[in-house]
Amino acid sequence: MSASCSRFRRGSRGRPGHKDGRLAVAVLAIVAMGCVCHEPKVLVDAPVIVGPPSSSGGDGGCVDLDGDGVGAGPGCPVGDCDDGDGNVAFRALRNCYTGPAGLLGVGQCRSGAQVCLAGIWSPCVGEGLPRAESCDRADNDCDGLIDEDGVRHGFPGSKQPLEIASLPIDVIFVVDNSNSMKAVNAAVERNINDNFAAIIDASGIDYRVILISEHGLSGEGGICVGAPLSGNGQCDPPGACPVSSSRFFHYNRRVGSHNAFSRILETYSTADACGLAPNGWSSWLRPDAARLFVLITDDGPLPGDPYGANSMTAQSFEEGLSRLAPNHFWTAGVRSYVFHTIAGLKENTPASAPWRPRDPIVTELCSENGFVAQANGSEYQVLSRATGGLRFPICGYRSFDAVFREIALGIVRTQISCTLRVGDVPPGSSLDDTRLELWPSNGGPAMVLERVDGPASCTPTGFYVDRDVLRLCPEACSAWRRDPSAVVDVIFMCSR
Ligand SMILES: [Ca+2]
Ligand SMILES: [Ca+2]
Ligand SMILES: [Ca+2]
Ligand SMILES: [Ca+2]
Repeated sequence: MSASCSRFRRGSRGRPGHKDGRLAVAVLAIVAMGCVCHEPKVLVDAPVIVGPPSSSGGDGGCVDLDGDGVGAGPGCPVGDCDDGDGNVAFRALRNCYTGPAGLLGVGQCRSGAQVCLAGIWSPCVGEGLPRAESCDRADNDCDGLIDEDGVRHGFPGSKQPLEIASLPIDVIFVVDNSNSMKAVNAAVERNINDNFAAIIDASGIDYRVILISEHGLSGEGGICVGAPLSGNGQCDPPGACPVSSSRFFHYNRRVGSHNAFSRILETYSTADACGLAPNGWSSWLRPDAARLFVLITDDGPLPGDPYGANSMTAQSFEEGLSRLAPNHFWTAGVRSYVFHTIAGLKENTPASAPWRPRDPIVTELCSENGFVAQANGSEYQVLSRATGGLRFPICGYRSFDAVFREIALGIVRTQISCTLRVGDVPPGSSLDDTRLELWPSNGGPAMVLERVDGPASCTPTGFYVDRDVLRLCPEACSAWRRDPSAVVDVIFMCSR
């Protein structure tokens, strides 16, 4: 028996001998080798560590409560990680896990191992802790779902403002000045400021109103648009000529019951009487702006009228317009303008609803307010249907607030663009795999936007991928526009 072995046995309260069968076998094996001291022991199923502690204690005693040969005091070769458990001794191994309780064994959350060295457990090695979910076909956050949460793109620092741009638009109002239009034109005067310009103003869209009509008292069939849209501070009585502003341009020319189409064409590049448009109203068009007509009349072209200006059809109007301005109203041969009609056609159901492009030509006349419409404006309707425009009954002029609002909101919907450029796309994702969270500036909950296939599939909470940018659907963009300090977070979902 070696001296070192005998020292191993000298615990002051040593308890040689164990009930554990494995220990008994181990002890017997050691005795057979000529040494009766207690070898360090390991956990059941843990790898057996070979070799005793190299150091030996002095003569100062060794507190070894569980009799496994290691313990506290200068007489012990090394410390004991658990002096109440004889199975835990020098180089004992055990499983370990430092993550949240309950996740162990779920997904990638798994235990590691640590070893008892000199009475202290080593750091836990090889454990799996919950991590942010990434696109790797594994359950990284240990919630039992694989690749479900997407990848928060640089979260939380990724919240960024939307790039909100408004595309300019030129709106060309053409208003009939015939006697039957007096009450209507008064309603136009009232609503073009409050329910048209104000709404577009509030959206921040760069717009222009070009008015082709006779300047004058509405009681005489004319139109006088006042401030703030126009630069005109005086409409009662109106001055001799309209006054332009940065947003308003009035081509003073009488529009008759039947010649609206031809008036648009003949004033296009011809000087007006007031000297405001020496080259016609086309000089007020901006090259980069969208174009929208709003024609307001209770009548229409007279087929077969010997005076050609009174019988112009939609087709001949477009032929004339394309000769005058092939690039202003068509892009690569495709119409790039919209033509709204307010004319004598019958009311929709409900009466406040416009007729949409897919609705057929409405042949019946409207009758609301006792107004007697002269014609259904079917040629104008043809153009509205072809250009994606709306059709409203003129008899509802007392509700022009709603009509003008609808037209203005339509402009807001189409001319505001909310886009987002995304930097790095995480591995396993693409722009198509994104979801957006819009975080309002008031600290409220995020609004989640879902991707749709494209503008035609747009929803109030949708966005779509447009080449390398994410573009909000118009309604989502408008909603967000009201909170310009809000930020947006891009969340990548995993490609399937
Ligand atoms: Ca011990
Ligand atoms: Ca122990
Ligand atoms: Ca998961
Ligand atoms: Ca994953």
